[in-house]
Amino acid sequence: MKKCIVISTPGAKFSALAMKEDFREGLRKLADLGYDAVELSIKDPNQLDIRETKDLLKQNGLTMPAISTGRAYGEDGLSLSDPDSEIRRKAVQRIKDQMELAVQLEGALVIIGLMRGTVKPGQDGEQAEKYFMESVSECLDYKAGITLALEPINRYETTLFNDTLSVKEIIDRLGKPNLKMLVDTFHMNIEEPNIVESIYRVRDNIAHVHFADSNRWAPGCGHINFREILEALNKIGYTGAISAEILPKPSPEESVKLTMEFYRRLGL
Ligand code: LER
Ligand code: MN
Repeated sequence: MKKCIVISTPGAKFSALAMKEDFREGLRKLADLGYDAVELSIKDPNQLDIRETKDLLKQNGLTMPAISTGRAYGEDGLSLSDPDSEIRRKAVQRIKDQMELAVQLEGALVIIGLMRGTVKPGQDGEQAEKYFMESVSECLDYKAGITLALEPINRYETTLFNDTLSVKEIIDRLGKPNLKMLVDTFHMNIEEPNIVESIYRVRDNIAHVHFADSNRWAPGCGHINFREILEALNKIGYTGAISAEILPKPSPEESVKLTMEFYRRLGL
């Protein structure tokens, strides 16, 4: 499994990003520490110099297995389930743009996290879900070769699809092979009755993994049992990336070091 961590381009408002100020320097530091891969958190891929990004990845011996999209919700208000059709249209377009970037990055998967939106006050929950299904279907059909990874997100951040079972239900209902699941230990710790059992239950759907401890600090800084989680991932034959999506605590430098130390202790 690849030792991976989320890094963003500058200006991100999302908090669980260990590295977000200097992209070029950040990549160098992560490579020096021994990371194999980075997940890119980016608001709008049209603002990215793709050639430069690919050069920087190559120079640092890093790959990019996943693109994180939630900043378009937090910073631009784009939601795939919004009651306003114009907002939904823009959200769909943004995901398509992220899929184009994924093609350039040799098949990175595109994460659907916060961009699912939430049920807005006065909006009917079933309608929101229907809008989401329509929007995500359009994206899935746009490029069958690019995987979208829908992430269960805890109840304090959204009212739509909080646990692995509700995401599995959406995946089964849509029945499209390029829709998979991202499991994030921080959200699982809040929503799943038993994290390990849930991993076994959705074993065929998992395409990407976020590691963060119970307090969203680096793995090893809270009370989640990562050894048994890793054992379960090994048993189901998961070979993708383990990507740390963590708060920059106690400092950005410390958080990336603590993560790598813990990855090594786990034998990654
Ligand atoms: C995004 O991957 C995520 O985990 C959400 O909590 C965004 O807040
Ligand atoms: Mn996550």
